[in-house]
Amino acid sequence: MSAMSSLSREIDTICAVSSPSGEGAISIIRASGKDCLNILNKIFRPYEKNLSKIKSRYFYAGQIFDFQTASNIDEAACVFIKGPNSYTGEDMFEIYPHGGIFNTKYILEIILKSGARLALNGEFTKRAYLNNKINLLEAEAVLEIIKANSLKTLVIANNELGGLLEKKIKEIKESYIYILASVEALIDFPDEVFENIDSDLLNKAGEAEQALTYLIDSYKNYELNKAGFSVVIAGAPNAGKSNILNRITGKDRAIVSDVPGTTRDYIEENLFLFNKPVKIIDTAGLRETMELLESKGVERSYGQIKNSDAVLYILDINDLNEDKILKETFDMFEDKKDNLIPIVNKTDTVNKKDLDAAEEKVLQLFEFKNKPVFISAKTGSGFETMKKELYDVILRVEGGVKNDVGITTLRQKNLIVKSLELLSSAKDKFIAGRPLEIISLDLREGINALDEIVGEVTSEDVLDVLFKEFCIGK
Ligand SMILES: Nc1nc2c(ncn2[C@@H]2O[C@H](COP(=O)(O)OP(=O)(O)OP(=O)(O)O)[C@@H](O)[C@H]2O)c(=O)[nH]1
Ligand SMILES: [Mg+2]
Repeated sequence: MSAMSSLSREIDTICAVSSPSGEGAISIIRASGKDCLNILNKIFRPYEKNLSKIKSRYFYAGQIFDFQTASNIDEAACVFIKGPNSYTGEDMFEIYPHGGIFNTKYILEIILKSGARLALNGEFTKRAYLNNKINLLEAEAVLEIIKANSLKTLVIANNELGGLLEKKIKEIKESYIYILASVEALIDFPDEVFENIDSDLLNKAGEAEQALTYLIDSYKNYELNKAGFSVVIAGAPNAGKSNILNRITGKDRAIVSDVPGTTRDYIEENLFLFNKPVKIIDTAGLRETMELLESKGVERSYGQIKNSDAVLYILDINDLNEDKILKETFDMFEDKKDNLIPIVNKTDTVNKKDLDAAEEKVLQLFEFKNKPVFISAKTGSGFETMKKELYDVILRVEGGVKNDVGITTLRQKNLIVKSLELLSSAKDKFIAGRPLEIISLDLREGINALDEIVGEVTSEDVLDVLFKEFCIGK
């Protein structure tokens, strides 16, 4: 059953301001529905002379006419898009007035008085879905793109919108159908001898299981990346990590003290690093400890390093000896090595000669990919260099982003998990020689779950939950 036939189709004309609220260069007011052209003719006066009628997909400049006061109130541009070749599938228009708060609201009111009603959250996209312009995956992708805060999540969401995720799911469905067809052949023709049918069937099931597992794993990664680029401040106790967090965020956020082991739990702060949103995390100093709370903290520090995109590893300039913990951390997180920046702190405590000696010493400690940066959290010296180095690492990590396909919502994940469980159960039953009819039922249900992901079968509830998350005007 298609989405459209199962749900009632709304036909009134909706409108909303689609640009963020506040003053800007230009605002966008959008409308969709059967009255669009009428409304536009009523409120918009194009400059173009001898224009017999507004054509679809042409960009017009003109005046917004207020029929209440019989006066022009703003100069604006507009586009009319005839359905069904529009975002929603219906007739639409967009008006681009000056980006003021009052004029934008006022134009919206004129449109409302001309017969449109205010759109609900996500209603444009919902209509696009109901009119079969996009499927549920694509609707979810639109939201993910708007919310994306890193290149990784943006690429995955855009690939979802571009149909690559749907293609992957369709491939899994094909394997499923192959298995189902084989099982049904065995049911329908019990006396027939099909060569290799068992092994073919199990091979296909194995392939599909792998593909489903890949998608489940992709969700874990997506969730992690959604949190934004994360930078962990790690190192030995008392190295000055909390002091560095405070200075880099400009807040007195973490307790700084000369007692080693001050920070127990990790502390997260968000900041903009040259306009990039970054999550920075101060952690408990790494050392072996018998103290229960502190050891829990240290465990968490390792967890944070594991999930991080970059590590600022802090060393105390007065304590640059062979750092056992640094070595262990280095070995433990092979894959993070290139994104670790050694930071030598407390340069204010040494003279020029000792500083030169320290520079030599730190290079002997390890073969760091990134150059050590010398700073003082007390004076702020070296912080600009440290930020620049970190920014370079971020750009490098982003440059290495793969053109990935994966799932992006919990709804999708739950359905993939369901589908995998049904497939594995069907496979186990087949191996155990259980009745083929039962196996066929499992397989059908597993296929249904895949269809539900794309939205071929959907309930109103699912739609309500999804579109509520959208802003008005999307
Ligand atoms: N002179 C000087 N002292 C510093 C500097 N950075 C930190 N300190 C001092 O070093 C001590 C430890 O600083 P913290 O920021 O608490 O160190 P930490 O690495 O967070 O320590 P733990 O939380 O125990 O792991 C404090 O007494 C700070 O005042 C610095 O750049 N120069
Ligand atoms: Mg601390």
